[in-house]
Amino acid sequence: MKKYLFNGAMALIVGVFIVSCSHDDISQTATVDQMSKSFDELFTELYGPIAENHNWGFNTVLAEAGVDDAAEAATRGTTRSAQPNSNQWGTHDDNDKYLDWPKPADITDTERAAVLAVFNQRGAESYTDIANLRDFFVQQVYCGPNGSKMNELACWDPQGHEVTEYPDWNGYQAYTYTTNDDIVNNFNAGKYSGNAEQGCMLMWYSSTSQWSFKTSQSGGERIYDHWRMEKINGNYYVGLDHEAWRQAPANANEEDKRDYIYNDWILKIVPGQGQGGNSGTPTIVREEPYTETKTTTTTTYRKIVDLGRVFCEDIATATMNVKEDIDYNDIVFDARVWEYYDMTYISENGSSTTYGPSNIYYQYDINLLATGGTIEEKVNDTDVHNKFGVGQTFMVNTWTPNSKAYGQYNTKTMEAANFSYTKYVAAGTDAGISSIPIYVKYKGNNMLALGDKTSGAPYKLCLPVGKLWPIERVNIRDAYPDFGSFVSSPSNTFYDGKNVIENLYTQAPTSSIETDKNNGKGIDYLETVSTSSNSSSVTVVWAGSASEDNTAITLRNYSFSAGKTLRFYGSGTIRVVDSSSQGIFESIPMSGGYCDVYISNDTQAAALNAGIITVSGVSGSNGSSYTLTKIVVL
Ligand SMILES: [Ca+2]
Ligand SMILES: [Ca+2]
Ligand SMILES: [Ca+2]
Repeated sequence: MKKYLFNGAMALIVGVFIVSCSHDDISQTATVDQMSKSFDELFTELYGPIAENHNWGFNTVLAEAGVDDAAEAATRGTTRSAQPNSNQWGTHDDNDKYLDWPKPADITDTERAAVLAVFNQRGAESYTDIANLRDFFVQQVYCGPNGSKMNELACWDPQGHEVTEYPDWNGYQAYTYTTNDDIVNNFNAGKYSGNAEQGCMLMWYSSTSQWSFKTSQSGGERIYDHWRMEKINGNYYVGLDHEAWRQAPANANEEDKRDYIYNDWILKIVPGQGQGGNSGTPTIVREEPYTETKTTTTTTYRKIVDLGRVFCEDIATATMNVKEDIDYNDIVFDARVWEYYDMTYISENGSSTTYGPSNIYYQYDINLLATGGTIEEKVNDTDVHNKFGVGQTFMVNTWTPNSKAYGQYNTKTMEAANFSYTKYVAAGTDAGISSIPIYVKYKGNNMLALGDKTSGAPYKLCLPVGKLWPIERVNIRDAYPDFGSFVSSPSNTFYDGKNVIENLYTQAPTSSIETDKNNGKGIDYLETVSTSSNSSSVTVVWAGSASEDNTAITLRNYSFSAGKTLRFYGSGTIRVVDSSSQGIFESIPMSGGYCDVYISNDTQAAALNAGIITVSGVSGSNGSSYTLTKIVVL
């Protein structure tokens, strides 16, 4: 219950009300309902019918709903998936998974010329692998005059197919590739086509350590491994030197002695950059990790959402003529409502996201200006007389010689008495001046709320700050003759019309709220209260998109060790295993958008340092489906 209507509050709190007055026309034993009805009746008699839904000058100020911080901003990455143990690249389908490794750029004419300038030079008899790659692309660079006689390019040739008996044809061997050889499939066929030199193939878990080719001769196929590897302008190239036997003197035209010029077929080998694989312990190409810095800046603002001067009437305690006591000066205060809220700006990955408002609360500044009542009165928790520093029998800032109050009343002229309080207000409920609690005490020590009545005569009015209030025991109509038309027509701003100045209290103390308003601090005035900022960095060891079981991902080249904490971003629950299906982390529930996982031992660290981990969903709140978008080291 956010508001206490006068009637409702009485019903809840006391039930039976005994008025303190003895000289008015309200029954001494009236219930609040009866008393209120009497006030309503008198009010209507004085001012006429009350317009429906009269707000008595109070604004409608509903509390803002805060916005929770959103989930982490979208992570960078590309869609990749793994295809186990294949040297096929591109559209090869295996278990419904496709590789999506970035294809190397096509060879340019300038590059080809630079490569040929090296390989056209006579070379040595043998060369060694200077690239030492296991995952790599093979790309056509150049097909020389003898290239058309060569096919079945293979790498990782541990058998050593070198034919050394040349030119003794009797010693030839008709070699065939074995399972130890890694033939670059789907590669040779296009070699002679018009765009042959744009050919490209991915080798996975293979090796750049040996290169060989077949040459077709009438006497049978032979395998040669005449190759040369060079690093040119930072890139690796393999040149092949053609050789062919004669099977017999009759086939002498087939014979082609090698010339140690490795320009008959030239290839480029490009380190593969991607992810995948579920077998072996290949030397994988791992990108370097990168740092993400997240800067969070929180600024607290405050904005004036309501501003006004409140006139209160505690007529129920009237001891004089009730009619004259409707002076609406029993408590007079200026009120200002500040809405405080935080805005959070998160700068991350080169972009900034704003969250908020959050942490919304309201501050109520009260400038007590007068009290023309002699009962205990409180605004929020503050006793009005006490705040003015006077006893309860004193009236403050309402008396003039024109007042109709009898002489037994004490009166004082005082400066404004200021105080503030803050409170949280439920979103969508009243946060305006009308929600400021105002209590008066009646006989029986019950503090009753001068609530914002939604019908009948009002116990409080709200006017613009600066408006003067009636002097003691002068009916508000005798100070503001248009008050009656305000009662029937809320848009009638009676205080801007006629007034009887001698019936208004013109020596009002200075209100700091009025001063502020005159200096431009009106409704919607916005101030920055404070700003704080902090930054944190994480090391990104993987970013991408994984959602299927047995998705192998290649971690960036980070040195994991026990004691580090990893943060997995995504949804669902996953299990992480190594390339041998040995569990590393059995359950990572990313129910809140991420999950922190502690590397607790060297075994886990070693499994991560192997570079490839395989991720699967495990049963959780959303079944076994999951998404994984990023892994960072905190
Ligand atoms: Ca040659
Ligand atoms: Ca009064
Ligand atoms: Ca009064």
